[in-house]
Amino acid sequence: MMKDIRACLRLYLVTDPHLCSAEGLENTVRHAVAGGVTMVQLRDKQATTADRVEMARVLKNVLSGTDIPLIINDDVEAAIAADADGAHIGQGDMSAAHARALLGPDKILGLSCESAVAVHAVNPAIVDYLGLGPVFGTRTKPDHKQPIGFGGLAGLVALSPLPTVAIGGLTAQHRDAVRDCGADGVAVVSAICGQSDVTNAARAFSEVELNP
Ligand code: TZP
Ligand code: MG
Repeated sequence: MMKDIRACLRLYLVTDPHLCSAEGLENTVRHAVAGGVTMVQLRDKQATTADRVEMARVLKNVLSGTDIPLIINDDVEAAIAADADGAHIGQGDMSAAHARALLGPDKILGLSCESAVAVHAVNPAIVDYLGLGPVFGTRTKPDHKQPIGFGGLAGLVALSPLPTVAIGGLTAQHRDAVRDCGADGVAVVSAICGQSDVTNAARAFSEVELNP
């Protein structure tokens, strides 16, 4: 039984192939799970669909026995082939309607929104959650849009008809500010992936959660 999506968004690990390379993808996710991540997205822009299916199978094994969903970035076909829990798409990817039609009603579908126009355009009947940002500039995604800051984040959260997760340059120190903006959680790449102690890096986010 899938947990409530808002609870899953609380600490959302997004993987990066380069930042995870020292420890390896599988061990990075395993250690991050030990540190309390609540959702995992496989994000590898260079991989093929076949590669993503293979990686997703490995990660499903790591996550088996937990209720942590596995989401595949920008590859609905891989999400379906691997029977992942869902897919996450951006504004430049296939439409949300198309993704939902392929995924069927039961999989999770996330959508990145960087502007009020994009949030207004969301159909809450077909999307499950929104990724909002980038809050800050980040080297993890060199082609990111203009950062929106906490003010921009709060504005987009207020417009959102769906649960939200903030992304972009976020560390454990930002957790309370993100919550004050009304977002349900933080999505994190470099503050967890590639850290010398991945478990402790993930745990740092829970430790600042004083009122879960
Ligand atoms: N989308 C917007 S910013 C970003 C993505 C995938 C990367 C976030 O990486 P980091 O290292 O947590 O700043
Ligand atoms: Mg994308």
